[in-house]
Amino acid sequence: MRFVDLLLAELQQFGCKSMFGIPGDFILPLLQELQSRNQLPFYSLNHEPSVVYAADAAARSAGAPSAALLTYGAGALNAVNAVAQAYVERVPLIVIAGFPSRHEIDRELAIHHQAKSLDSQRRVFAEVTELQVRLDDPVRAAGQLRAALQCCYEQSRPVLIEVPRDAIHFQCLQLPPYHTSRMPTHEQQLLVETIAKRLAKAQRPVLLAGIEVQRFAAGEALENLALQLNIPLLTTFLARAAIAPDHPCFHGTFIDHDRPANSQTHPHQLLQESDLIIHLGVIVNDTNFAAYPEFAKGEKVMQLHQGITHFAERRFYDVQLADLCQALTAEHLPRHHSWYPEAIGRTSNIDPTQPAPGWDTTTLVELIDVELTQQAETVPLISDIGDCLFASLHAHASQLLAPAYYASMGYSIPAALGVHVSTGLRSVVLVGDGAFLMTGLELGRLHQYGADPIIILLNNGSWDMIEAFSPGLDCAPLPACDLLAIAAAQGARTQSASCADGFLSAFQKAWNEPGCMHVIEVQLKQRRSRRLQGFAERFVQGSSLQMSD
Ligand code: TPP
Repeated sequence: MRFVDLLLAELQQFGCKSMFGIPGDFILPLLQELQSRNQLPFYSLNHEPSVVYAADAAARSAGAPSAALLTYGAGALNAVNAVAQAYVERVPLIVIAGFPSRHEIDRELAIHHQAKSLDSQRRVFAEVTELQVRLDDPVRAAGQLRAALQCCYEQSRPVLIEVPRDAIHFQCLQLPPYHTSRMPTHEQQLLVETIAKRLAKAQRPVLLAGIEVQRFAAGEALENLALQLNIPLLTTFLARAAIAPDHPCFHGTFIDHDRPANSQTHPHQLLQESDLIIHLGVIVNDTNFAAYPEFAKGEKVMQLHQGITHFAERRFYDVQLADLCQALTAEHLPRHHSWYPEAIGRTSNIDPTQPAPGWDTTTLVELIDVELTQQAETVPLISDIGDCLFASLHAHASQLLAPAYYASMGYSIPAALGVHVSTGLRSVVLVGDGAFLMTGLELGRLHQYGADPIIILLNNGSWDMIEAFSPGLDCAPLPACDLLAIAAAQGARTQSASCADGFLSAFQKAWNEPGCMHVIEVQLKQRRSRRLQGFAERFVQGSSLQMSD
């Protein structure tokens, strides 16, 4: 079969339903072929980081791979940071990058867009992708393509597929259908028994869900397990939408000492008092653990992972977290006594019948939360990096997209396109003025493709998170700029608000006008959330302790 048909068939098999990109001469022949087949919608953005953020968001929200099509060198290398984020946050992203044809290479001329060498693109991507393949041999191309897509899907990590300009002429082998490899039953049973023994000795176990639970669709199986064993369930900061916010065992996100609205207990306190913390697919990173290394590893911590789990001096392969939770539930292990106060369900500090309380980012998110919980439909919440990321902890969205670990600014606006494309849902975006200045020029693309998010632009006139970490820096204030004019010029309906009541009516007005994009600018100078303040203090303290160790 022709290369383009193989590519389309393989992308479809692994669940990829959209492609985002920016053209360049090395990929034009492939783009032409894709366009002529008209099977996979292609969405253009203005800047390569945005291409990857949009594809990343499409993959996160669909729970399936999404593709970014970039030209050789100048295009692909421009996307590296965004791919790095997808790598560490376990996003199945397929990067298809252009490459020169054999004929061009044989001319022995330096090639435009080439960095230090022809292989620089691949070498750079080796640091941010799980596998890199170059499809320059018609005989091997099909197998290499399958290997890359299988790796992307099974590891939930980005891969690089270099497609030479002339690959469109390849005739390739058709491949047999893909089947997931499952853990042998006896191996899984051994793991279940080992975990069960450890659980039986514990008086106060806690389940801590990490991002792999979300990426590998193990949330429901874990919720059932927690319910059956009567064990409290927490999430890490990155995985906070992995568990249903009103699940009776859910006690919130472990990030700081704040008590979440749905619990009488602090997540931190539960972990402190626990004698067995079971990590499920947790990335042991500084965001969660810098200030609490005792919850990351050691005697009372058991780490379980999708794929390979090292446990009780053994290595278990092909672990599927969902299957493992189901198998543990099926064991009908004894229920644990309730050693912690019950979760009290979803509550809010906001009483909709009363005038809105004070005005800061926390109140703003709580007001949005009250509005969104009244909607029958899921409303994805997308947060950028800045104070909004911490304030967004006060929302209980069942779909939440936020790169809370790698934390690259500029994610949210292109991500709204990815979410629109993959779910068709209307989203709410939280973005600071600094992050808006990075990717706000993609609003025109959202408009072009009919996305209708409500974008809350938190304008505090500065890089306030920087200010929180390092007060008094001269570079933190941002230049005065009419951000709403920039938004309006790209097709957004705009409003501004400088108090809670004003915001609420602006939000309701926007909500009642679906089908077009809205930007509400809120003035929040010196209204930083308590959580960002606390996090910055503890993070700086945790890092300086490590430095002096
Ligand atoms: N560059 C990238 C791509 N990502 C980053 N996280 C940073 C730099 C470091 N950084 C983290 S937050 C921040 C910066 C520069 C400022 C965010 O400013 P803004 O979007 O206005 O939000 P605010 O902090 O004011 O709430």
